[in-house]
Amino acid sequence: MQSLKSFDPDIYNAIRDETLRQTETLEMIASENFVSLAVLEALGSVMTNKYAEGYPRHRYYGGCEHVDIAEGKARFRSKKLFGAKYSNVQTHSGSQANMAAYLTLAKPGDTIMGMHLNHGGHLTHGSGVNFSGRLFNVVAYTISPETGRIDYDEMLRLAREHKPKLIVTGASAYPRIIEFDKVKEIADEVGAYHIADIAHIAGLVATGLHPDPLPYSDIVTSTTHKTLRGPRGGLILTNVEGGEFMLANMPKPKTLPQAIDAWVFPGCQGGPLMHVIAAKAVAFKEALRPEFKEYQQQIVKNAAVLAETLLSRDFSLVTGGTDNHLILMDLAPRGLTGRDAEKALEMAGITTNKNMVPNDPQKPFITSGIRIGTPALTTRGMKEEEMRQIGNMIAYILEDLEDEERQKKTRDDVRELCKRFVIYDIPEAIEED
Ligand code: DSN
Repeated sequence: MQSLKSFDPDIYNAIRDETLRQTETLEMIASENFVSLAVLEALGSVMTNKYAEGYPRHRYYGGCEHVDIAEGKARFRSKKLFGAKYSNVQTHSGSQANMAAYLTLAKPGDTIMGMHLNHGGHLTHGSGVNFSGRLFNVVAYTISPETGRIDYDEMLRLAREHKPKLIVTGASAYPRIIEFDKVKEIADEVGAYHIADIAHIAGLVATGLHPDPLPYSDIVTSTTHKTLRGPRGGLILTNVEGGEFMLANMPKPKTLPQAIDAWVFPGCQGGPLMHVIAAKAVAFKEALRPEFKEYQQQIVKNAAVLAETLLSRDFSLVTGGTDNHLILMDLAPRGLTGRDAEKALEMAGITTNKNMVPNDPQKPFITSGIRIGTPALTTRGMKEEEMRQIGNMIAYILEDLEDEERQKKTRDDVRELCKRFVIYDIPEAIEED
């Protein structure tokens, strides 16, 4: 990065320091991961220079022959990966994928149902501070206080009562399998569409380690950067080929795939980020290899061992464990807050995020929970043995949040552990600078 270093040392130094932070700490935020150098190279490529409004071979700009190849590959590979008939790879984020999906199937003012943000849902699933809560009339379903699991009976009752236009499934902090088939039954009974947002679990779905939502939903949305381990961005899939959707200024109805395309561009976005789409194509190619399934299997095994270790140290986990890549620790029984726990763990070199637990008495900036995930550490090559070690480190820190000596000692142990699991070879080059 010599040009950057000489032209803009501030940004060069920030990138160097962030690289070192990622390298020397344990990244346990469940929605983060480390992309490959191949993905990074595509992201940092000249495709960032290109305007390509429209879709492959139907663009509003000349000179699109090479970016068309990138987008064509990204669409083809994502369809193959998920067994989907249609894919749109242009959304800049999962939020924009959800916006385009909702507007395809519902009109502002319609009723939609999504999981409550404080129960593990996502901002775009109907939070009042988000476009979803502002444009639509939202009815939120929740988690059973007894089991910590989605209350499908409540979902059915609410759906019967409110007759939503669509039901959104998917979550940001839910450690268990989502029963998409059950939701489809509920949606069918009340005549609602079903959108499955698989942002967190996309890698597990792609490799058959989580039930597939495609047969049970009208639209599947996702991000590409969590368990899927691609660049930051969005993805929309469907297996519905027909339908009749009226769009503004269009005299004839469109099929569902055509309507989604139109809601992504020009409905919600302008020019696509072609460097990101190229990087998505690379990530999908990686995800189609057999090694990717082994990686996803290890993510799940690692989360299970981490959960066992924390349980053995008498910590309380929402639902008592995990089926997927994440764990939600409920710290209320220990009299701790998520905010204080996140801070103490960060001092020890373990990066997590505070998170609401179901029926949390604390405010969102305080919380009673900590969300931890295994995708990023699994990318580094860590396995069950390291998870036991890390689970015990987390317990050790949380058992006395005030003990700064513990944090310092653990910080040194973390640094030693990280040295054995290299992410990128870049830091050495940076240190030599
Ligand atoms: N903010 C993301 C997460 O951390 O789960 C979801 O988009």
